Amino acid sequence: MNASGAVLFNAPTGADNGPEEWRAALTRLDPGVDFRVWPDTGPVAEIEFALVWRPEPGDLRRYPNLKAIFNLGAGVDALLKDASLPPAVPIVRLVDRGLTIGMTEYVLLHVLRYHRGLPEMEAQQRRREWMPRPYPLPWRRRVGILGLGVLGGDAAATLAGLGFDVAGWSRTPKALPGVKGFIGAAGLAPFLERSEILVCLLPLTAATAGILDAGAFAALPRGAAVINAARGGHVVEADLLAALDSGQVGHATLDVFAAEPPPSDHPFWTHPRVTMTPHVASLTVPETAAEGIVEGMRRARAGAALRHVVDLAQGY
Ligand code: NDP
Ligand code: OXD
Repeated sequence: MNASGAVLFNAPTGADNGPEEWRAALTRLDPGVDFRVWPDTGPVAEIEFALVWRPEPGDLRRYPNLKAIFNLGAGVDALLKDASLPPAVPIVRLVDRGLTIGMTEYVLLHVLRYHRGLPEMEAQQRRREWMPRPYPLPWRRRVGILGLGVLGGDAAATLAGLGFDVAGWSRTPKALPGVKGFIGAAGLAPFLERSEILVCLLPLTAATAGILDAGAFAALPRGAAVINAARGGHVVEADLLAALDSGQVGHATLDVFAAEPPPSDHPFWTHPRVTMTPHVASLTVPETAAEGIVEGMRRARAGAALRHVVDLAQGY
């Protein structure tokens, strides 16, 4: 295998990108890139790197000279379901400034919507009702971010910068200016108890699946808003519906679902206090995402340590 093999692309065309956008973005940074679009792989021994999003289970085992797998999204939960992944090949998750900016925009959009009482004013408008509503100063609004990683950390820091009373929950301690840290299982209940607006930006792992269940909703202040921009598997949907119907959760913004799209008779579609978006909280942007991928390929070729390698024991 020489120093520059081929790059295999295997991902469905998304809302804003397909193979030609990726080819252009990679070529701009690495003009010599030998870019191949699955299933036209050419000889499998020539594939040095794979850029994938939900590839067919078993496919990644076919390339004997694979140096790294680049996941074209931040979450690797779908990829790790493939029990036949080549065990010695590192998996790099996506860290992309375009993805981070997009997620912080989404979190700000929905946190500010709840902070300023927009859902209530939209309901008033439908009733032709003119009723100005007060809203608290940002430092009297307690926002909680589940997950203080690349995405949760940026959203938390941005909200703290606007003056909100922000807390975050993570597995290991973090030091983010203006963000109160809550750690691990023992920190979850006190974190939830103070979260008037709760944002989920956790990876989906064995430890976090179903974390937003009846117990979690009961721990929130009554009428709290819940924003899930992570994975549908974090939410026990029946428990969320029950919490919405009892008023324990005031409103939910959901970008991700147990099944995507949810079946047409799913109660979320018509629930008056659910806002749905079709898994677009943040989209992978080839123009910016290619920067980290090309840098990763350079590092792998030089034998240097890769960044953002998935910890298989933790599942993220
Ligand atoms: P990171 O890996 O950077 O951050 C994950 C955070 O979750 C870390 O702070 C980590 O803690 C924390 N965490 C993980 N497991 C636990 C646990 N058991 N208990 C407490 N904290 C835990 O991920 P990203 O920020 O890059 O992405 C987060 C998720 O966002 C992705 O996995 C993906 O599912 C979702 N996503 C959704 C998108 C959408 O459009 N809807 C777009 C992009 C991503 P620690 O820091 O201690 O390791
Ligand atoms: C991701 C996603 O994980 O788009 O990046 O959901």
